[in-house]
Amino acid sequence: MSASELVARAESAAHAATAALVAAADLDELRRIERQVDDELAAVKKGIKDLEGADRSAVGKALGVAQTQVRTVADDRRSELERVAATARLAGERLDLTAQGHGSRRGHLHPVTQVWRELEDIFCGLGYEVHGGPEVEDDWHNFEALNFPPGHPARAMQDTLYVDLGAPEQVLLRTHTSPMQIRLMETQAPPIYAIIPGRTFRRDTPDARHSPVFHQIECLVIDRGITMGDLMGTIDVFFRALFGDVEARFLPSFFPFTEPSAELSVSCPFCAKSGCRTCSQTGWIELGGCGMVDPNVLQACNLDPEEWSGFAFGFGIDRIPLLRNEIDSLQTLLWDNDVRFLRQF
Ligand code: 2U9
Repeated sequence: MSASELVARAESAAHAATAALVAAADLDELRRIERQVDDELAAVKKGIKDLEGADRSAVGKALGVAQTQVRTVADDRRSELERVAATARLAGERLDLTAQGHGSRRGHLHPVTQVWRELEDIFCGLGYEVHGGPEVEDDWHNFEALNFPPGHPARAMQDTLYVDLGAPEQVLLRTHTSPMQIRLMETQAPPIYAIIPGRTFRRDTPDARHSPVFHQIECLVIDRGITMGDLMGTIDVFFRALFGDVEARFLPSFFPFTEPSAELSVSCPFCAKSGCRTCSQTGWIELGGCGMVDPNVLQACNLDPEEWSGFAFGFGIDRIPLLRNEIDSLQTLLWDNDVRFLRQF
């Protein structure tokens, strides 16, 4: 072969090998291509023996350039293929030692407990004390001291759960948390700023709207110079803390332990008084009652109505999670204890 033919053969071999090396799919194919191009360049090298002088130098140089180019491309591709092979091996050998938990579910506070605690936070923020009180009460604290006259319907067996203890109809399950307010006035000198959340009991058959056990919160303020304005202002602050931008409505009512008394409603937080399913199209939701503590009640606790005055209010806690979450049935909320339902809150 002539020098120019040998140069062309070396350049062509390097060019073809470069394209094949770059496209090599794995190390075996790369090695096969390297052997192939080495054989081709070895043939060129063998041809140099028959050349002299400048021809010999020219073919030698072209052979050197071709070998360097092929070596560089082969080495680069080898590094890339070795990296890919190492990554694939590591992936295949990977052992996931992370502790695959079973997703233990976190517990949930019952919706009533959540509202109960929220109410306590609101009033503690206003400087009130929180008191509990006994659930088994006596007639004096649950009725007599609260100005309930003998024979009042609330004292009837059909409404009150009496305990077979002591004299007949003298020991009962408290029908409201008011008895604890009597106990506070008997044992704590005014001023008193207290809330009493707790369980209360009525003779009721459980259904979607009724429950023999329900939760109430009552508030009692006894101080000098307390007015109906203080009561209405406190209710307004409290309702806004609980429901946001709402209004409180006071309608004349009667309770044996307050005078004047008012029925307490909050503007519907869902429809802003335009009427909806939650507020039965009225725009208002009745929550409970309030009033100025009756002087007879103050006197029953040896407090001088000429010196002391106060207000009180009471309402059911259970209705609040029902309202907030548009739950139709008290039964579902209180009695079913269905974790699939309760875990949503
Ligand atoms: C004392 C003086 C005053 C507490 C009050 C209400 C009005 C009231 C019920 C509403 C719905 C309870 O959950 S409910 O069934 N309560 O309407 N409670 S004023 O007044 C008192 C309490 C104790 C010594």
